[in-house]
Amino acid sequence: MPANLTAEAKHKWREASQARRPEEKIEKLREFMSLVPKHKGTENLRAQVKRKIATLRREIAEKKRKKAGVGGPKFFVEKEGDAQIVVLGPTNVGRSSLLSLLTNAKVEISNYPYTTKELTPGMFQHQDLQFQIVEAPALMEGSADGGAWGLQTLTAARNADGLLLMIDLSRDSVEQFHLISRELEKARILTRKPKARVEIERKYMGAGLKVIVLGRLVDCTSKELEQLLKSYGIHDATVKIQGEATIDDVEDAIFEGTVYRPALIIANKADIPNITKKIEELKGLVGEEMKILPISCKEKLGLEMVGSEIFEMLDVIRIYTKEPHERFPSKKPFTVRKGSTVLDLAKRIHSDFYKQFSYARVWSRRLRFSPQKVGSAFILEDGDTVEIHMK
Ligand SMILES: Nc1nc2c(ncn2[C@@H]2O[C@H](COP(=O)(O)OP(=O)(O)OP(=O)(O)O)[C@@H](O)[C@H]2O)c(=O)[nH]1
Ligand SMILES: [Mg+2]
Repeated sequence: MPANLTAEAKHKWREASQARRPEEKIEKLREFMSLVPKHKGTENLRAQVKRKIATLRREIAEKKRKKAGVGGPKFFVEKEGDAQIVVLGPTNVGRSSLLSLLTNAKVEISNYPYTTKELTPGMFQHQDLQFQIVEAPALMEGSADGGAWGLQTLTAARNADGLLLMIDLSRDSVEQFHLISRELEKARILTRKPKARVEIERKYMGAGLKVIVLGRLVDCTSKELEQLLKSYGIHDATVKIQGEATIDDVEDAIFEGTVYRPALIIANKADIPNITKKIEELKGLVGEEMKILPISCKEKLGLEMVGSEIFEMLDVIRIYTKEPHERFPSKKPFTVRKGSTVLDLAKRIHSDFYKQFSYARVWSRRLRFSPQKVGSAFILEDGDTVEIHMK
C-alpha cells in the first residue's frame, strides 16, 4: 500500500534527509511525522520514523557522554575485517561463550541473565578471511520498541553484514526462535531474501537520475518511478532494481526502511540429551531458507563449522588479484558478491579503474587451462585469480 504523502510532507522529508545535525534532523522528522496521515499505508513508515528519531536521540546522548568523558554503552561498532557478524539471541543462550571461543575478546560468561550489556566485538579468522563477531546485548520481548538495550542491539543488527541467531537447545527452541523473529520483523530487518532489492545511491549534485532495472518493475514504469523519486527531492542518484520490485519497495528504500540481512541459526548446548526432536522442530519452522548449525560451546562441538557456514551465508566469493608484472597474486582476497563479473571486481578495486578496462587473465580451477583471456562480462567464482589489463 503506498504512503500517498502530500507534497508538503515530501518536502519536509527532503529537509529532514538534508539536515546534518542530529538535533535538526529530529526536529524535521517530527514535523514530517505531523504531516503523515494515519492509515494502514503509512503504518510502517511511521514506525520507522519513530525508530529513526529514537536512534538519533541515543546518538546525541552518546556524544554528550563522550564529551563528558564518561564511558557509556557503544551504539555502533566500527567495521573491521571482511564482514561484521552480529550475534543475537535471548539471554543465556551462550553468545559470550561463542565469542570467547572464536575470538580473543574478553567477555564475562555467567549463568546470570543479562550479563552482556554492551556491544562487544572480537576478530575471528576463517581461512584467509577475518570476520568481526559482535555480541549484542540479549533480545527480549519489546526490544524493538526500545526496551532495555533493544535499540542498541537492533541497530547493530541493521548495520551488520550478517546475523547469527543463537538459540539454547536446553530451553524451548521454537519459542526462542519466534521471539527473535518477532523483534527482527518489528525492527524491519528481514532474514529471508526479499523478492526485490532496491538500492539508491545518492550522487553529487548535477549527476542526474539514473534508473537501472536489472529485474522487473511490477506495477509501475521507469518514468513513474523517476517521478516518485523526484517528488522526494531525489534528483541525483543511481537507482538499481533487482528482482521483482513494486513502487512500494522503492518508496521503502527512500525511507531506508526494510533491510535484508542473511542469517544462520546457531543451536547451542547440543551437549544436553534429546536434542534431535528440538532440531527437527526448528527445521520444520524455518524450512530451507535458513541453515541450522547445532553446536556446543561447553564440549566444543560443531565450532569448526562456524566459519564456513558464515562464509556460505554471506553469499560472497574470494577473488585474488595479480599485477601483470608480479609473479604471485595478492595474499589477501577481495570479497565480492556471488555472481560478480570481472567488471564488478574492477569497480571494487577502484571506482574509476573499470573505465580503462581492456581485458583480464583468469586462473581458475574450473577452466580447462589457465590463465585464460576473458572479457569484462566473465563471471567469477570463489578462489579465482584475476589479472586486469588496462587500455
Ligand atoms: N550445557 C551448556 N551450557 C552452556 C553452553 N554454552 C554456554 N553455556 C552456559 O550458559 C550460560 C550462559 O552463557 P553466556 O555465554 O554467558 O550466555 P550469553 O548469551 O552471553 O548471556 P547474556 O550475555 O547474559 O545474555 C553459562 O552458564 C554458560 O556456561 C553449552 O554449549 N552447553
Ligand atoms: Mg553474554
